[in-house]
Amino acid sequence: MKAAKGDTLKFIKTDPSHNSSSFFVPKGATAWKGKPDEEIVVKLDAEGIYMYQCDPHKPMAMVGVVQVGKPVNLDDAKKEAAAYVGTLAMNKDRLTRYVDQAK
Ligand SMILES: [Cu+2]
Repeated sequence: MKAAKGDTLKFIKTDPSHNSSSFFVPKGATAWKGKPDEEIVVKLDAEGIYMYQCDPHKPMAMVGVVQVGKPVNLDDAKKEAAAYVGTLAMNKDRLTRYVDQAK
């Protein structure tokens, strides 16, 4: 998903028992950690790649990637994604596939 610097991202509940928790954000950006079933609004305050997960479903790679402006931290994001893959039980290629779409 792409967004512009200063945009807000709203996580809404469509299904119970999920949350959104960032695990990688650009330098100067604010990290977030929603509680299960909590609707949160996140301000994308720095340019670069953001990655987030649903904590209870991390092993199945319930993750998302947002590119804000230019992917200025792409090298670091690729490293983080590669390390993350080792923690997954299934859908192991999902995160790297998402990050590879950044340009
Ligand atoms: Cu979940």
